[in-house]
Amino acid sequence: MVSETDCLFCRIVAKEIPAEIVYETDRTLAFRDVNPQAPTHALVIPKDHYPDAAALAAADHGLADEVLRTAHAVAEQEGVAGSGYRMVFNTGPGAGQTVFHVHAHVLGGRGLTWPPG
Ligand code: D5M
Repeated sequence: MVSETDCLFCRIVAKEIPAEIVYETDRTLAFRDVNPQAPTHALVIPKDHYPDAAALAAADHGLADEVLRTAHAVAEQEGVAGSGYRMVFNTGPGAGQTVFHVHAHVLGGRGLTWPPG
């Protein structure tokens, strides 16, 4: 397992910090965002530490694919897959990334406008 001791999401994977887990596979974890922006707002992460989506895609295509599949499974489980949902990877501080362990936001359950802010 690739982890960093000072990484918030690695600590959630290690169960050192509580989270409301909604879905889990061998290599991915999904939990509710503490600051939800929609009725459904979950974060999907690889359990291994990669700082952002670019690093994950460059390092492990299979794991990147599994993150996408888990995100869709969460949307289905939450009942928002049919009505439409958004999957967002904020990548870099300029895009609003604040936690540097790659995560997909899965947002749904309300109308979502475009472009995002
Ligand atoms: O998104 C980082 C997201 O992580 C942001 O929406 C809040 C969420 N967050 C922060 N701490 C926690 C814990 N402890 N549990 C669940 N969710 C958390 P970014 O794209 O990096 O701005």
